[in-house]
Amino acid sequence: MSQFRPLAGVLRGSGLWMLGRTGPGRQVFNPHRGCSSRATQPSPSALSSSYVEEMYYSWLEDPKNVHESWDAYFRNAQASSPAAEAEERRPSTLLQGRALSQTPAMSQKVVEDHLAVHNLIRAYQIRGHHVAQLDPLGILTADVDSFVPSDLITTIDKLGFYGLDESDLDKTFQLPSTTFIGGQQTTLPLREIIRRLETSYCGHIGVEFMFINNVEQCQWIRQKFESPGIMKFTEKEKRTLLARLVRSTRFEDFLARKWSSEKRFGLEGCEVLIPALKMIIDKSSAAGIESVIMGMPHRGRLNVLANVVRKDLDQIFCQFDPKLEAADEGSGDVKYHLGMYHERINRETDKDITLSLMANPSHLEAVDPVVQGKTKAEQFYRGDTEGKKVMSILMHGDAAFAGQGVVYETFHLSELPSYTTQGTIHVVVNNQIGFTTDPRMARSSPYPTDVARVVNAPIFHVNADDPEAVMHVCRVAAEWRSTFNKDVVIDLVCYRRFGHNEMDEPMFTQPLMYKQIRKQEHVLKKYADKLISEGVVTLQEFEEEVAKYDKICEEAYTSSKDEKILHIRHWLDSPWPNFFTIEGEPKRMSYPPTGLNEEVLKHIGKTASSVPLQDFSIHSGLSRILRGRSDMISKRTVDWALAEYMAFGSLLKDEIHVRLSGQDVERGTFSHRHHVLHDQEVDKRFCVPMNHLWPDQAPYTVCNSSLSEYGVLGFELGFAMANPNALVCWEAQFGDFHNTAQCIIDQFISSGQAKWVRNNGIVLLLPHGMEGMGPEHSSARPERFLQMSKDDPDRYPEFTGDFEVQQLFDCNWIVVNCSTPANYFHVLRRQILLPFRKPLIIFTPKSLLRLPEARSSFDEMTTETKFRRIIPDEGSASKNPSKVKRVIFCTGKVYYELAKERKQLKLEDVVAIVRLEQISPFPFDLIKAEVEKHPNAELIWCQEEHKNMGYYDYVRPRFLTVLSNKKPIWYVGRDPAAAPATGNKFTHLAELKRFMDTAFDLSAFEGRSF
Ligand SMILES: Cc1ncc(C[n+]2csc(CCOP(=O)(O)OP(=O)(O)O)c2C)c(N)n1
Ligand SMILES: [Mg+2]
Repeated sequence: MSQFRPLAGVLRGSGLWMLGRTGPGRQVFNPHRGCSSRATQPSPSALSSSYVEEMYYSWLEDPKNVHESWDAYFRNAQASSPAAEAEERRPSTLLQGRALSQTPAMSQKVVEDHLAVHNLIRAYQIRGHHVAQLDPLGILTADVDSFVPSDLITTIDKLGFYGLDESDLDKTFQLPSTTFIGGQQTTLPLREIIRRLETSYCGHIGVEFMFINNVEQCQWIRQKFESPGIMKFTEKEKRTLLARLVRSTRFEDFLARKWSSEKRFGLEGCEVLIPALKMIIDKSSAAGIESVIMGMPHRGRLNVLANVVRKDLDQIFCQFDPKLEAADEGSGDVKYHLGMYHERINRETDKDITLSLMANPSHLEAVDPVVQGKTKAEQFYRGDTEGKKVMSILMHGDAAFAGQGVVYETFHLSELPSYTTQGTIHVVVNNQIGFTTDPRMARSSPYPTDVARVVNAPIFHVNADDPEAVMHVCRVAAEWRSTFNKDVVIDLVCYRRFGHNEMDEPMFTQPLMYKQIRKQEHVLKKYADKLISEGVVTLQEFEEEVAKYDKICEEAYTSSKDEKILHIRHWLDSPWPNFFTIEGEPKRMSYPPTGLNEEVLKHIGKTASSVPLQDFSIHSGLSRILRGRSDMISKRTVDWALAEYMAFGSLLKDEIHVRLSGQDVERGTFSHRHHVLHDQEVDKRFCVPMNHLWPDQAPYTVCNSSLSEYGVLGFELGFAMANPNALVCWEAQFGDFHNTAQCIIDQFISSGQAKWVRNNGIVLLLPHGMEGMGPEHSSARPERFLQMSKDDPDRYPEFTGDFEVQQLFDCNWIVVNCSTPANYFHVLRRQILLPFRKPLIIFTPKSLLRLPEARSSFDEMTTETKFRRIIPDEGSASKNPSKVKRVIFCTGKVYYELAKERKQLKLEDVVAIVRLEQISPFPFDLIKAEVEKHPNAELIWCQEEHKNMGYYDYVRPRFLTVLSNKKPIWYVGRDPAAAPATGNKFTHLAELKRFMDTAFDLSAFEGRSF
């Protein structure tokens, strides 16, 4: 496969296309035909009328004002109509009417030429980027399509496309209002028009923006790239740029020298990324930004940490020391994954700025929504509703940006009211390769950046070997973000000087590209030569700058040798001031009871069953639901929806922000929640009663999300990172769907603390239950969460102090399946009352939402009550436990089926049912007590899920540990299966009956060995 494509650059080099430029091999045109500068050009939308009008009025003033052909035209028109009428009539009418037929050929040509020039200008604005010289290597076009648009003047004969020819080049044309190439001038000769368009659109910057359906925004961009001289830099700016390039380049060189056999995913070939980010930050700081949250992949990460975030160099260098022992719990995730947070003064603006680089897994682009969520949260807690103080920057690789679906999901959050971060600046390190794969094998879109077009984000492609061009687009991108609060993409077209990592041989797969790369002069050298030749710096000054930075590196290297211990905690991207002790420990190892004063319960219940706004008409069905709630409150009971209301509302009272996000969460998938009331008479009038509980309460955010799991869960995880004093919940529509967000669950939620020493208290609400609905919509896959729980199945934990809290502190996440609304209420409150944060996975019910038996009394929620990790049998079996023959342990909804069956069979004295509410960490202590309480009973684990799913594989070894392997725990439930549930209702019920029969067949396990 050839990597060479016919390029605009190549065409240019052949000398076929030049228009009025001089240089070797370039053809210079001499104008043969003069053209009056008096001709004018109308606006695009109304060319024929306004143009002729303008001409006409000019002509009325003085016939010499216009070209002689127009003079002839208007004389003709006047001669053929009554004088008075000619005075009054508008010229456009003349053109359209009788006069039109009399237009002389020459006049017609002038109109057509103007139209042509106008079209030509537009063609450059739309398609100029296709021929821009974006590739520093000059061998590939940065876009996969190698086509050269037929309407760009890349060769002389292209003028014919517009009905123009060489002789028109020195004619002067009126510039339309949709271009700024004229600066103060309103007319320009065609030759100059083309030259300026070439400069704006076909140089080292390719601006892709004309798809944006907003005229104001398009005009803004045109102005930023077309205005003559706009890309100029002062000498000071050039020197700063050079100094930043020195740092970026010499940092990589230093690492390469000191650790030649270490992977570092160097930035060589895109060193300009560092000055680019710094320019974005400088400009944003000048515009008022105080906090920048960044996400990035492996490439150049160390350089960004060192030279943008300004992590101490010795801290970076000591990461390369394999002997260094970790001082804290972090699993020492490799250096190009750890995050960082740093407050500093921006030297250019002299203003404080906080920079954080989020820790991320290897999974490319997974961090994107997380960064957005954290940014949104910081904006929210600062009251920065317009994103004037906090912003995000996301960096991407070209292959990942095009290939990873989460990029698209994240873009789709960018303009949603509850998810927008008011514009993200995306920077793509487009080295035209992904590991070993060429772009043409890696994507079907012309550019890696096309995904951004869905949100009308402008895309600035730029040749990374032209540092000033890069600085210009960065400047414009920052201004765009602060002007329009919308996303923007910078596509840094560069190359990768070495292999994917430093150990990799790229010549195996990209031989021609790498032959060229070997010849490629370093950008630092090219730019330094340029500035030296311009007289901006001297060679000596440049060399001193290099030596100065090399010395800084050497000194840091020396002091890094003094580091004896690696503190992962020093790499925290989201510190929570005052939440932990200075040493980063919880302030206490206990939590207060989660119950509430009954008055508070009643107050919340009252709001939950009313409409707090006047003259607000709600749906009659909803009125019924609210009446039902009111009824429950008067009877001192709650269902699931009310329990959730009580939990959220009470946290709001304590100034804990609550955020609930997910698909259709406002009403609730099962139409049980109704947290947003809609006026039936007034469009878009709605009310969130939860925000009307107390005057000084925290705000409640409930938001229906886009139909995304990966993106939205990532976003909420990021949101939860910003502030420990917030309850952030993500609800899956059905638990099944969480698996499209598996990467966030595996890489961040389950293992985030272990890798990056940061707590996160996100809550996942996953509707789960076998209700005959078929293989989909049934299982939230508890087995997966439990498999990733880290509590040791074979070791009985010996905790001192509060067993429950110690165990929670020790785990990686909490997995619960509550069987009562009260317990759901408590576990939500416990999440915030704990002195640390752990992710909480809750399998939530479907049919139980409305099951009359599944209601809780206020008595289970009032002061001194708390979350119950297990709910022991409280019926007649509990009166005389030694008589109990069988204890059935279960979790969730199946409890109600078991209890009903037991009642029907009148086995309440001899069969106890114990509910495991907190499955993980496993309540060893309480299970032990239950086992000891029923010495004569055989033990059963009963679940409605198939045997290879659900909880069995998790609970079995733990039960056996409690039992010291001396007694069995028998399995009762569905047989192993591939699909989570049958799609056949009859089979579903038959399966249920079968395992219910076994559960209460007291001789079922007689004589069996274990
Ligand atoms: C989701 C995911 N899939 C695969 C990989 C393995 N991988 C690591 S880097 C890489 C190539 C990335 O190419 P690109 O995005 O262009 O970045 P570059 O390395 O060129 O800077 C791949 C496939 C990964 N890290 N994450
Ligand atoms: Mg790449």
